[in-house]
Amino acid sequence: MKRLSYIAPLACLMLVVPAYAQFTKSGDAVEYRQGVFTVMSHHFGLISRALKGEIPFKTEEVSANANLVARLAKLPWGAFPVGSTTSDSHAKPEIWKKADAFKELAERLQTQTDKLAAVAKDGDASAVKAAFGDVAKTCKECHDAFRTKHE
Ligand code: ASC
Repeated sequence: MKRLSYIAPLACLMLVVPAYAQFTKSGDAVEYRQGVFTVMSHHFGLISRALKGEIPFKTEEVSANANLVARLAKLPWGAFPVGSTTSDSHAKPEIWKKADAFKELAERLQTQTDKLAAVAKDGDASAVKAAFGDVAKTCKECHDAFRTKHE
């Protein structure tokens, strides 16, 4: 009976350890984070197209896309275990050498995408454009410092 006392705390611990942080192979981490960035880029791109007038600017759709971007922006960071690269990966070793700078950008992206989602609700295109521009700047800053160029 005494042994059972371990079960409740253990069960609680399992609930708080995020599933996304569990990667045993670099390839799995790379696949996960690239998948997240791909989907994020798709929805961010739809906001861009709406702002440029390439597709209709519908508040409900822009807001849904901004919410997805904000939710997705929280996910990749648990999928960068130290040194996790593969031949498919664009991750530079600086990610782990300058971990504080990388973390700062990851946090800034989350703050800015939350703001984008908040302003998108109101449907004010100029406010969306400004918040979108801030996010895009952070994407670029992080790519310039921490991501190898596409061929
Ligand atoms: C996008 C996308 C990125 C960013 C970046 C902004 O739509 O896929 O990686 O914006 O290009 O500078």
